[in-house]
Amino acid sequence: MKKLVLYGHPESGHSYKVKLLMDVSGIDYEYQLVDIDLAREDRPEPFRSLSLPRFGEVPLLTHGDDVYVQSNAILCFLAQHLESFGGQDGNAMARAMEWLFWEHNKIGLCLPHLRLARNFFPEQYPVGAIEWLQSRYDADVGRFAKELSDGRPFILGDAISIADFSLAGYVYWANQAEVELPAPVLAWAKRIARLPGWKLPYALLSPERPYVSYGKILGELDIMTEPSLVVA
Ligand SMILES: N[C@@H](CCC(=O)N[C@@H](CS)C(=O)NCC(=O)O)C(=O)O
Repeated sequence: MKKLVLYGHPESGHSYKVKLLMDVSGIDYEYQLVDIDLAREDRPEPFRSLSLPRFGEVPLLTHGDDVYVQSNAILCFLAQHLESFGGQDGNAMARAMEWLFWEHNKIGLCLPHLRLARNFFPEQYPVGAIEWLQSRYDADVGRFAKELSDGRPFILGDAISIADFSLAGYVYWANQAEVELPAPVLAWAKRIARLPGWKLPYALLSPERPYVSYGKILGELDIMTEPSLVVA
């Protein structure tokens, strides 16, 4: 049987969505934390050689000699490999992929950037960028909440799919992005947090030692108890 190895980093919601699916599924794999503060050329092997020709980023997944990059593409591979989370039938996979493409262009753009701009690197964002990202977030999270407002447990219905894992990438850092989660999205995030194998991103992505963040807001969402998700 070919071995699965996932490379990721604790500040990476793109890594989180992939590792979360793998942990919830219970699949056997090895995890390697890559120090992305190192220049790409200085990162340890085999990650350096595997990643440099293919965008240079985490997450990266190997399955034997096969290499997979881009978080949502990795989710598609895993769903088909596991024949689960949407990968068990063509129609479910097509519907899940609609959400993966939506996520990457919409909430997967504004939410990570609001987090970077407000919590880590404000100096890198030009005047007006945060307001623009916030307006994008308001529209995108509104669309997401509307989808869930009929009370369905997960995006595609009763069962969790890769669409949910993709959308969950940065949601538990809403406090660091200083954004609110509408009630249906919060309820959905809590539902995911009750799944066996779920952990907050830093614990999930740094399993061997507690990870210490360097942002302005160090903590993550207190998902089960936090009544208000706005952090000033
Ligand atoms: N579109 C990519 C984005 C991946 C990405 O932005 N990775 C970041 C961490 S979240 C990274 O590797 N940064 C370090 C680098 O670019 O060298 C995906 O979906 O996987």
